[in-house]
Amino acid sequence: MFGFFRRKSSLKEELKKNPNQPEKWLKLAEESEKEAPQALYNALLYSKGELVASVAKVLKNLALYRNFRPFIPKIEEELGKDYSSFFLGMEEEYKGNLQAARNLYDVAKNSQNPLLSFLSSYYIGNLYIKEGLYELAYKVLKELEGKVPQEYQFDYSLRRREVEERLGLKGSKLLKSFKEGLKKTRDALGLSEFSGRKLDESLFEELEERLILADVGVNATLELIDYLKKEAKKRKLKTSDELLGLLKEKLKELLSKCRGELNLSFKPSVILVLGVNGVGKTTTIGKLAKQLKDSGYSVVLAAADTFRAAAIEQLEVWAQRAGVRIVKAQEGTDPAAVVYDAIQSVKAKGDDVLIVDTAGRLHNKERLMKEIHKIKKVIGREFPGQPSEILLVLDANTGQNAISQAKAFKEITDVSGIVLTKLDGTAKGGIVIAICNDLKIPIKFVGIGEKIEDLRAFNPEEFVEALFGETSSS
Ligand SMILES: Nc1nc2c(ncn2[C@@H]2O[C@H](COP(=O)(O)OP(=O)(O)OP(=O)(O)O)[C@@H](O)[C@H]2O)c(=O)[nH]1
Ligand SMILES: [Mg+2]
Repeated sequence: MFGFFRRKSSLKEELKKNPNQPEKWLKLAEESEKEAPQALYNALLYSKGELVASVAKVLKNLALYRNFRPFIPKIEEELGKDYSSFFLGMEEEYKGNLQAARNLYDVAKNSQNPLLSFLSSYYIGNLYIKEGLYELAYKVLKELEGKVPQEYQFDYSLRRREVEERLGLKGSKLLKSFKEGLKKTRDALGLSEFSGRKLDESLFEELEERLILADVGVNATLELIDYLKKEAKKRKLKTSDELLGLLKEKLKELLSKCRGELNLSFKPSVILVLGVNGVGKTTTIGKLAKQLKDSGYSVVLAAADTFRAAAIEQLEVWAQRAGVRIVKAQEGTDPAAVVYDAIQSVKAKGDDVLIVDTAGRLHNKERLMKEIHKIKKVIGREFPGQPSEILLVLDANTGQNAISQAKAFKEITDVSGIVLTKLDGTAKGGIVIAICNDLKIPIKFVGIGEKIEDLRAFNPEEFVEALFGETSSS
C-alpha cells in the first residue's frame, strides 16, 4: 500500500526532472486519476502523437474527459487538427452524441499517423455497431482488413464476427443474444413494471428494493438512489419513465468506466487466470483460447492447476476443442515448473499468447499466495513486465460473495481484469454494477453459457440495454 504511494510520488518527481519520457507519463496517468489529464497530455506531446492509442485507452471515462478538455486546444496547436478532432470525437461519443462523434472521427481519419487514422476509422465502425447499422459497420471493418495493428487484432475480429453474425453472413451462426442470457436478472429487476407511474417516494423505495434484490449491492444501490433523487428534483422529472431514462444514462456512464480490452501488447502475452474453485476458470480459458485462435493468434495453454488429475484432463479437452497446444505435467508437479516449461515452449515456437490455468483453493490463503507469487516470479523473470493480464474469474451466481472473493484476491496480487461467468443462469446479474462500483477493476469478459462461443467482451451499452429490456424508456 505505502509502496504504491511512494512509487507514485517518486515517479512524479522523476518526471519533473526529466519530462521527456512519454511512457512514464502514461504510467502516472494510469496510477492517479488526479494527475491523469495533464499526464496524458504530456504523454501525447512528448511522444509526438505516437502514443495516441494508449492515451485514448486511459481516457475512456467521462469524468476524466471533463478535466482533459482544456488541453484539447493545445493539442490542436501542437499536433494538428486530426488529433484534436479525434479526442473531441471520443468526448462526443461518451456523451452519446454519436452523429457528432462520427463527423469528428471523419476528420481525424485523414491523419498522416497510420495509427490515428486506423483508430478513427475503427471507432466509426464501432459507432455503427452501437447504432445497429451493421451493413455500414461491415463496410468499414472490411476496409480495415490487413491494416489492423497487432494490438487490435483480437478486438477487431470479435467485432467483425459480431457484425457478420448480425447480418447472417455465411459461415456464421447467430450468437445467443446477450439479452436472452440476462433474462433472469431482467425479471428480478422488473424495471418494465415501473413504467407509466407517478414519481413519488414509494417508487424510489421499490426501486431500491429491486436493485438490492438483483444484487446491485447496498453501496451502489444507495449511491444510485441518492443520485436519482437529487437529479430528478434538479431536472424536475414528473414520470417514472423519465426516471428510468435517467437511471439508464447513469448506469451507462458508471459502467463505461469498467470497460477494458484484453492487453495483448506484449509478444508473447502471458495471461494468468485466477479464481476460487468452480467459478469457471478452465471453461473461460477454453473459450478465450478459441476466440484468440480464430482471430489469428497462436495460443498455448499451461495446465498449472496440478492439484487434481481431472483438472489437467479438463484443460486438455478444451485445448482440443479450441485447436490449441497445451503444456502439462503430472498431477502434483509444482505449478511454477509447469509455467516455466510452457514459457520455454512458447519461446521455442514463437507463439503469441500463453494462458495459464491455476488451482483456486482460497481456503488456504498462505499457500495460494505463495503459489501465485512463485508463478508470477517465473513469468516476470522470463518476460519482464508480465503477466500482461491477471484475470480474476468470478461466478455471478455467488452474488455479493463475488465481491469478497475479489477483495481477498486483491490483497494477494494485483488484478488487471475480471471475467464474470454464468450471467446466463442467474438473477444476480446486478452484481456487474456492484463490481464496477465497489472494486473499480475493468470487467473484460462475461460468460453467458457453457459452450465455447458463450464468452463475450463486456459491453456496458449492451448490458444496460439488456437490463432494461422492453421498458418504454428504451
Ligand atoms: N451456465 C454457465 N456455466 C458456466 C459458465 N462458465 C463456466 N460454467 C460451468 O461452471 C462449471 C465449472 O467450470 P470450470 O471451468 O471447471 O471452473 P474452474 O474455475 O476451472 O473450477 P476448478 O478447476 O474446480 O477450480 C462447469 O460446469 C462449467 O460448464 C457460464 O458462463 N455459464
Ligand atoms: Mg479448472
